[in-house]
Amino acid sequence: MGCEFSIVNISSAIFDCSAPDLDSCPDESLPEFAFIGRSNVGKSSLLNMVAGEQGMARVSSTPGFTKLINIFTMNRCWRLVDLPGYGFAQGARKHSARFNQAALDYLEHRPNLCLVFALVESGLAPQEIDLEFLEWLVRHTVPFVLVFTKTDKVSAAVVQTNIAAFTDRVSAWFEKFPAVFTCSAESGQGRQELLGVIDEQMTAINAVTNRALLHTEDLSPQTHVRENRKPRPDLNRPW
Ligand SMILES: Nc1nc2c(ncn2[C@@H]2O[C@H](COP(=O)(O)OP(=O)(O)OP(=O)(O)O)[C@@H](O)[C@H]2O)c(=O)[nH]1
Ligand SMILES: [Mg+2]
Repeated sequence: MGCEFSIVNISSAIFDCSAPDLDSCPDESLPEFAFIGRSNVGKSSLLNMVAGEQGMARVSSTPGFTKLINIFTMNRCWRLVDLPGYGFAQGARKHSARFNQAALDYLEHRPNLCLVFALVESGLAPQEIDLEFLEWLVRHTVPFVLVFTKTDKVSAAVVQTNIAAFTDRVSAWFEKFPAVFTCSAESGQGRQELLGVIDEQMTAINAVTNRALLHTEDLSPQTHVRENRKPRPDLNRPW
């Protein structure tokens, strides 16, 4: 699987499908980068910002708006995935902390999931639901980076205070702390950095693929796993 296009210059962004569950997701031929976080944290907005396509993923001020796994193909060689958020369930206050099962299934079992952008709102002190979800990601060895969103809404000092408080609460869970980014879908802050992360991952994948083509060596999925996690036990990536 060779990617002929630059990652940073997105020349084509195509809506693939809205899948109600993991089984309905499209073929596993392309690496995927998924956005997850609390309802209303800004997942769909950030996906649009990264893709450079306003209105591609639907945005709403109503929490719990994205209910399906929405998949978009970039430059015909990698995908962005907008997942339903957590922490909101209409009409069920008691269960408002529940995670979306389709999103969990996708995160745990999608073989071509390359990296997750775990979103946290930068203007808020650490929320228990985010900590709980992050713990789930760590426990399931899902590869992720942390993205603090909506930085345009608060001062840089508040953002730094909240990131420090969040880091404090979770740092003991990691041997190597995941990369941290600050973003605003309003101002475009962080776009190049997130595209840089995708570029890095795609370059690693292409290097593995090219080496395998040259030397017909085994395409070990563990060759390019990120350092912040253990390899998934049953990973069977197609590239
Ligand atoms: N000021 C500001 N508002 C933002 C930003 N990102 C998103 N929003 C607003 O926050 C609200 C939620 O944005 P979405 O992108 O729909 O959030 P989501 O995480 O996809 O929400 P669900 O699909 O409901 O889980 C919308 O009103 C957006 O306009 C940002 O960077 N800055
Ligand atoms: Mg959404």
